[in-house]
Amino acid sequence: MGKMTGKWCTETYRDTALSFKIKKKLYAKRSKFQMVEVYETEKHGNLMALDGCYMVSTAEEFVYHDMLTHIPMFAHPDPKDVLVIGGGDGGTVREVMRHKGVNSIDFVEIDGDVYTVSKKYFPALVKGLEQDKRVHFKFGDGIKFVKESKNKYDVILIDGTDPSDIAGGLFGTEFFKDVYNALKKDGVMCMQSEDPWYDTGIIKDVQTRLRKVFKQVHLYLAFIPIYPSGMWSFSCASKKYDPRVIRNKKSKIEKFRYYTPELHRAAFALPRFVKDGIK
Ligand code: SPD
Repeated sequence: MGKMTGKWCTETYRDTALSFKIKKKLYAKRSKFQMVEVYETEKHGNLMALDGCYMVSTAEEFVYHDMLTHIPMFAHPDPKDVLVIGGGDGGTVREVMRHKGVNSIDFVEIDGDVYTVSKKYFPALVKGLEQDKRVHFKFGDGIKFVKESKNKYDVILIDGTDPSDIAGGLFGTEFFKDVYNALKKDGVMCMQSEDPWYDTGIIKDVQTRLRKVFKQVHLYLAFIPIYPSGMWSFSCASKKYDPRVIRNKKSKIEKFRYYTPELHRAAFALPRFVKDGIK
């Protein structure tokens, strides 16, 4: 067992504390919406926390961004118009950009400071975003933006923070109805939906609310070491297609670091306690 010598950063979440050994704190400033911090860690690269909760690390970001993006993007046969709500670090948009058939990516992040900080400390996440003419930056309220969009998108990705003051609305029935209306008639949506160990109740609520609105609703999992418990869930809902099936034959992407077609199917196979917890 190692001793906790040197400097550490810590996220406390419910009854758990998760610490990483750091070289130094690189950034700490309150934006208009939240406390934004960046640490240089020993083993995980740079690590961003918002209001004390870890969001993204250089070393592990590929897991979250592959899984939030490519499952819905491969479930839809031909995604052309995509909306990303949140995801201010840029990683989700970067992954959508890899699908060459996409014509347009609307990127709506409420906190412009998160993008600015990501540009400085996570350059790989924002690589090419400003040069890609398909990406439309729209800094502002994603909830309002969705309400005003009708029948416009093939895929909507919701890369929010935990359901606190700033992101709580992204987990509600009214928002899900607006997402449904913003999608085209065969559209697919996907959102991060928290952790099955600590937040089964949140996942259950999200799934129940989505089922009231969408024909197809499914949960899948990925393993992300910077979130307490490491087990993370995504909720994918669709007007028509079963998201467990790969339909997109147009996107030829050479190499992912986490996503594979086998994993696409396997990620939906849930442990019994998760199945029971979300019933
Ligand atoms: N508790 C952590 C929730 C993380 C959700 N968003 C991560 C942002 C990565 N783009």
